[in-house]
Amino acid sequence: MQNQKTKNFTSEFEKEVFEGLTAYPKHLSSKYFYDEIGDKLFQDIMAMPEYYLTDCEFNILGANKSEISALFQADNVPFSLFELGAGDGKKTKILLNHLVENKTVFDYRPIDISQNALDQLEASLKAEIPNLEVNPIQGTYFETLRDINQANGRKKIILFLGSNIGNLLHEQAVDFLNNLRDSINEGDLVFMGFDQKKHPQTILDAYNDQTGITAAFNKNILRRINRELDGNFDLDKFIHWEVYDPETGTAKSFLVATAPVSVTIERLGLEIRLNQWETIHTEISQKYDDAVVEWLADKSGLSIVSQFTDAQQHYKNYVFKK
Ligand code: AVI
Repeated sequence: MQNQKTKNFTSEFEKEVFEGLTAYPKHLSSKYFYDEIGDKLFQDIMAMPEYYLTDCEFNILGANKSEISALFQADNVPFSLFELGAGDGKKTKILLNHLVENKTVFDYRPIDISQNALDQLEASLKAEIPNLEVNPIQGTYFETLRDINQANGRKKIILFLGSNIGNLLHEQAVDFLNNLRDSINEGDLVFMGFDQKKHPQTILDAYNDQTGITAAFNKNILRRINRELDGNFDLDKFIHWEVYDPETGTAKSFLVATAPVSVTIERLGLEIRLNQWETIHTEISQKYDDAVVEWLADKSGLSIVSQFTDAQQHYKNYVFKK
């Protein structure tokens, strides 16, 4: 077995898995949940009654579509509507339909790492909103933020829905928002979803459903390591465990070994052992309040223009400018 210094990793995935599984305590990044199976499981999560986030944001967009659209076109100039991590666009279609019905001059630029997701989205938009101009962009957030900056001279509106920012530690979120600020100009807007602090049980239920979909989603990272890196994790020896700290607003997902486990990952030349009850930390899902969002905006040179929420204030969409 080689040590880390002599290793030649052929992908970021290999490198991060090696580093995460040789660290103490062990960790893996939730960005690796999303292969084909993970995408499907996340779709199932979004359809679960316990996962209130999707319905909340859907309702917020539906109830405020006129006001939101008015904000986007306040100065009456044509704009490009970028969406980071567009997915299936289900929620965005509420705004897109409204904008098109009102003859707004804009184009929609969905950005996603998955070309497959973009192709499907483009096809469904063609069928459902034929008058919409769609210009998909394939790539990671960081690559595309750079390109957004150099996009045509049009005004830019950037959507980042689903509280995806919550999967970043605060420090990473500030980096991300700083990048976002650098990619926009005065007059441009950022429209972003932030799941809010609420009854801790509501949050725990959303991330620990009885049907086990979230558990399968969490374990999918081990399945992916088995498949892509020739690993032999025994998934049955792990349980999904969720904790929520109401003080910090951080929900954390773990995989906990219920028995001693030995794992070989051939592609990494790695053998590891986990003791019974040893953990692998896999995800954070940060919950926010106004003070924290204001702090994040302040640290990244953005200011809050407006915010929209649901009746229970479970979820908020904030609009930022430079
Ligand atoms: C994508 N992201 C915002 C989801 C979340 O709520 O953290 C991922 C997720 N993890 C478990 N359930 C959903």
